[in-house]
Amino acid sequence: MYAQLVETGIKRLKNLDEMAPQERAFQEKIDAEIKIEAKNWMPEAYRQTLIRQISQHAHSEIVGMLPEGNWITRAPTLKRKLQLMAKVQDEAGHGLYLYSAMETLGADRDEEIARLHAGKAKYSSIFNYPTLTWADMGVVGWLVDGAAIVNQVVLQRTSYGPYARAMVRICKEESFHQRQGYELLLTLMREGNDAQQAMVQDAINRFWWPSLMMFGPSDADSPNSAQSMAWKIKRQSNDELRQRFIDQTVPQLELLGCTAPDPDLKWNEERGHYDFGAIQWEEFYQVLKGNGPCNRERLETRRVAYEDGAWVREAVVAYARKQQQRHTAA
Ligand code: FAQ
Repeated sequence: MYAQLVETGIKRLKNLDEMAPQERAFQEKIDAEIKIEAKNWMPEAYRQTLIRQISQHAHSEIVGMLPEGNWITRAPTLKRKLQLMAKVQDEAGHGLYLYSAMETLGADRDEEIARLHAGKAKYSSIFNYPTLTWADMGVVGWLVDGAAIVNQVVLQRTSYGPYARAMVRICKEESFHQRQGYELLLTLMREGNDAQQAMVQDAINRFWWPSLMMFGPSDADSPNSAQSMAWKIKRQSNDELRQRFIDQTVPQLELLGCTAPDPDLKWNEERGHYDFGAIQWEEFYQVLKGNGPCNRERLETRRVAYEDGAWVREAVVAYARKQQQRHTAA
């Protein structure tokens, strides 16, 4: 796949013998599956690519709390409320580990958050869609966390040590989220009335295609893939991961007794994979440009939350200063 990506000419990569000695030693380490750590030499472009990807990932976790946070007060039972609160809190934790991993590369957390609030940083397209019904909580857990896991399991083997290690814990938690989402949907489908079952199908219809878009543009249109795969930041391509997600999700869809909003979704015996219909990339790029159904609302909510939390940050800094003064005086 890597050779194929390079052949597409998206980005020409250097051969080892074209590299300066330091860069060559770095690439040889990557080729030998040795992790790069924060204090190791790395090409500036490798550092910048990681800062870009990890900060986008962290922002996604934080903005990703909003669609589900929307339903905490309306969860139908105490058990469901507790599950949802724990899940949203886990996503906050993921954002924090990821910002910390990003800081090991010399990036400044406040600056990156300011870029997010200014609308200059990306976060996952999926979080710009609204959560309209309770069934959306099941579908977000099942499809959105499901897609996130397929992408992140591979990132446990990413070449940058702090990012790879953060992924291990994140994957364990996401896996739990995916199961609770699926169990919620099974309950609605098996024990629910007609209206509740229709609500599940409607949620799947709305989230199916946006979940497939989470993996990013197709390989031929992914400007960062060839270099990121050469550096083993990415271990599998966007299209490979999307296909894996579809292959593992369709049997779960069938078990629910639901369908996907894709008439072309069909098992292909020869390929050993499901075929699927064309993704509407124009919609994806519109969401990336800030024109999705909830982009403005999501950023505004984050800005207000950040401003409202200013007193907490000030209190923490004041307390730390006081402790330091006491320590110095003693
Ligand atoms: N949304 O050349 P590529 C979660 C951008 S976590 C928005 O293929 P790359 C947990 C991309 O940044 C979900 N933008 O880029 C949760 C690039 O723009 P740039 C987040 C997207 O980086 C669950 C441009 O398009 N997961 O869900 C998207 O090699 C439930 C060209 O694309 C991660 O971030 C998109 N979907 O591959 C939380 C995983 N796709 O920066 C709460 C880590 C692409 O050049 C509730 N990230 N773009 O201007 C990755 O694996 C990669 O960054 C990809 C994109 C695969 C997302």
